[in-house]
Amino acid sequence: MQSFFSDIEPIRFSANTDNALHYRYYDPTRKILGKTMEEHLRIGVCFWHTFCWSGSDIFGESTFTHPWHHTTTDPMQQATLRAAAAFEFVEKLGLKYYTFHDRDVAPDGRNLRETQDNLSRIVDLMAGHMQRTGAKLLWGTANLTHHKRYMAGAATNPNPEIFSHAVAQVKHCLDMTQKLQGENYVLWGGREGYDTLLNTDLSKEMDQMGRFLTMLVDYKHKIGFKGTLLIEPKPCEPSKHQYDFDTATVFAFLQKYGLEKEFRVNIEANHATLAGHSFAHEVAYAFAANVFGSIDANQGDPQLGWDTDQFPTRLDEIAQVMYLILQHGGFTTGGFNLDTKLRRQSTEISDLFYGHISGIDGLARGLIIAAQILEKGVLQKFTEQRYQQWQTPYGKDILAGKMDFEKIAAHVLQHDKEPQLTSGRQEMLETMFGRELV
Ligand code: XLS
Ligand code: CA
Ligand code: CA
Repeated sequence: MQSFFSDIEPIRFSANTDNALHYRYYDPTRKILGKTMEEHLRIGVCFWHTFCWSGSDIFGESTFTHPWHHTTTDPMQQATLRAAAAFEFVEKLGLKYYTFHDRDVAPDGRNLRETQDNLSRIVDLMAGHMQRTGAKLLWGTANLTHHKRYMAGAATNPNPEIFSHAVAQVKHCLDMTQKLQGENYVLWGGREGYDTLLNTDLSKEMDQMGRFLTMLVDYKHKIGFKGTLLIEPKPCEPSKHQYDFDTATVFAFLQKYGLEKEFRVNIEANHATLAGHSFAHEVAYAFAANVFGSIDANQGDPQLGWDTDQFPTRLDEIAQVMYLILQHGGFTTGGFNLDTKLRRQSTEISDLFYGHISGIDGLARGLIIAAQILEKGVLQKFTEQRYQQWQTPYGKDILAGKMDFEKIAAHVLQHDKEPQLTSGRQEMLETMFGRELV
């Protein structure tokens, strides 16, 4: 079989290394809090940005000349080479997982039947690669944004025939994800939103999306798909306003349509910041609402206000997220997907390795730091202590519904004293957290 990365040795862990083609922190077999790093992190490589993106942007043409695209012009032949490259890459990185969109792995045909046939054929090849390399599918998803038929949305389109096209596409993509034993299935609605309210019936579009997702759930149960359904929030881009704005919005939407037990969220770091939140906020909210599922670990650039999908390297951010994940017992079916892309000046194949190694080491380092913080227990003890008064019989009675406004007001008036203020100790806690980052 053709090799695309023969110049690069399999990436291995080497403590204190200065070689940027080694992992300095990611040691898959190292045990942390009873599990290996590999089991904690469940890292995946994405097809889309890694193997499909050509380096073009809205101002300029392609800058990459990847061999899987440039040795043939036949789209199915390219798809075959791309799949071989992807699995070789995952294996070289020593990872277990990958993720894909239907259109990343197989091209559109002249009609739906041919499109589905293209995908089925490449999925058979992928199944062979998976068997050979031991790679697993973290999630599959349908691309409902690229084709012009979806310019006004897929499930939220004013035309029911386009809605139906999206149903057929997602049905087939879920079938293929099941065939590849995907552990999750993702829905990201980049065009499920609007560009202007002047032509949009927002309430109707939400009902359409509610119906679409309800039918998807029915189908999932009918075929016995074992994975988790995930919705990936993003506030905008490509639409001006996307209905899956952030985790809280998605949760409210799911509750409105009675779907909150059927879906979880796939939180992307870059989308969290686009929504005006921190990455950690989205993760904390998802745990609080019991919808935490998986993570796309790509970070944004604070000075560029769009989705730059960079490798996760900001340690304080990763460590805080990792701390939340550890506190809640870790991933179940989710993992850290690197939905990341190179800068368009990073034109060499080796750059794909440098990028992934930096992100994987970033996640590993975040895990090491978070485990240390958790083991020391300072933050946890402080936070528990901060809510201690809710453990008194009086506090418990309020939360158990044994009190009402009149009783509580009478309780205050009985003593009529100003409650004592307690320091939140933010600066001290930031010191304790920051000390672990070095
Ligand atoms: C785009 C999204 C996309 C989803 C899957 O911004 O990140 O890649 O992860 O469709
Ligand atoms: Ca993503
Ligand atoms: Ca993104």
